[in-house]
Amino acid sequence: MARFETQVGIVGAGPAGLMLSHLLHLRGIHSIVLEAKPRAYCEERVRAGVLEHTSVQMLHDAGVGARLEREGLRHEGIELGLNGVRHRIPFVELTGKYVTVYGQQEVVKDLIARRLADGGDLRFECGDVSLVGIDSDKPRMLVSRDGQSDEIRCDYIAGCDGYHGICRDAFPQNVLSIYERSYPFAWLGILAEAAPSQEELVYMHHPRGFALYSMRSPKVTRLYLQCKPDEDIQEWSDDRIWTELQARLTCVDGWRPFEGRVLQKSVTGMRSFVVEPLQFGRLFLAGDSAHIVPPTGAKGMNLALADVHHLAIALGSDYGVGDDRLLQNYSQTCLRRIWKAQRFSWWMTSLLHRFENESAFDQKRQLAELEYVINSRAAATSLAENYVGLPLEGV
Ligand code: RFL
Ligand code: PHB
Repeated sequence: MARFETQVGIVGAGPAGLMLSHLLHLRGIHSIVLEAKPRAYCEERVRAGVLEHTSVQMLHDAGVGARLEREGLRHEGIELGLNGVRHRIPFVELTGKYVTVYGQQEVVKDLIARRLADGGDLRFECGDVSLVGIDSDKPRMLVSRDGQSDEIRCDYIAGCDGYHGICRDAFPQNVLSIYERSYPFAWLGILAEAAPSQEELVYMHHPRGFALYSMRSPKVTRLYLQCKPDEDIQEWSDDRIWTELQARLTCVDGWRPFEGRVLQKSVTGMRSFVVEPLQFGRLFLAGDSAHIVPPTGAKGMNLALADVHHLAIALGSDYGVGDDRLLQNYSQTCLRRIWKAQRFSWWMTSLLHRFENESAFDQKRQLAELEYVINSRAAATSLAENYVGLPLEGV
């Protein structure tokens, strides 16, 4: 058995684990990151695309925002589509802030490159990880691969291993409260080699189901269709996908997305999920390991970054001046923001999707709410303020 020692053991090299490792490095704190998948897989996994202004600021302040600044697409608003007409929600006018479209896998690439350039210890394809002694003062990560096992002794462990990871299950039974809601639909998403046909995202309400028009670059669009939760992607030829996208997204003024080669397609379930608390002993959860939001509000990656921002500050204060109060308050601090993002993501989802078997009353109420958001400056401001991102402190 090989033995290693680090200050903070991190499970998972997604946005949360990588950013935490980088933020700790900036504070002179050593970490080891264990990742189950190969580096290329992490760098190519197509997921989120919208960064709140707070996330952009965080990446910039941490010195990993140079490519984001060059290649990220600044979006000063979004459009809500109703009855084939697009209505703009002007973020900058309403809040003074904007969001940036930059693929999650680009954030991951930038962070991996920076960690490796700084001599960071990232262990891809690490093998099976288990945690021991999280309530002792020297918790350990055990890693086994090909009959070999390593032991990594840590001061603290950060569970940044996503929704399907192992860290949440390392909490003793009865410590965690789980809050969740599932939705009776999923998203079928494609990445297409097609230039965007307009600059801003379109969230389209449609009797056939919700559709979202988004993008990644001047040559690549990202589009989503509301579909059944158990939708079989094999039944969706590229032609069928484009026909459905055009049916839902084409507007009365003739606007529609450009078509192109489909580069990638997948179905993603929709769920709201939070565990409380985020800490037990010396194990801290961050990102999707602790909470999942439906993607309608574009909050998942941003919440993951906000969690590790707080965790890095708290660990910095503990190591720097021996004050562990921020660490003890970590869960409470993060949960305030997490619940606001949960509320917003649930609300955007309820506002825009078609709910099978919904009463006629609820359908009318949904349309009235959408019209209200489109026509009321106060309601539009509330959407905009949440979409661009609530402040990191004092939400
Ligand atoms: P991740 O990215 O899932 O990373 C976890 C990492 O842990 C590894 N892992 C393990 N490693 C070692 N041992 C184990 N036992 C392990 N188990 C797991 C995994 O391989 C992985 O590398 O979690 P993290 O870092 O918390 O980041 C969260 C975000 O990835 C997620 O919230 C977003 O992608 C959600 N999301 C969106 N978020 C936004 O902020 N804006 C968006 O526009 C947005 N759109 C989306 C989304 C997610 C989507 N899908 C596919 C779920 C759109 C979609 C379609
Ligand atoms: C994306 O571009 O992938 C995207 C944009 C906005 C969302 C969700 C996903 O709400």
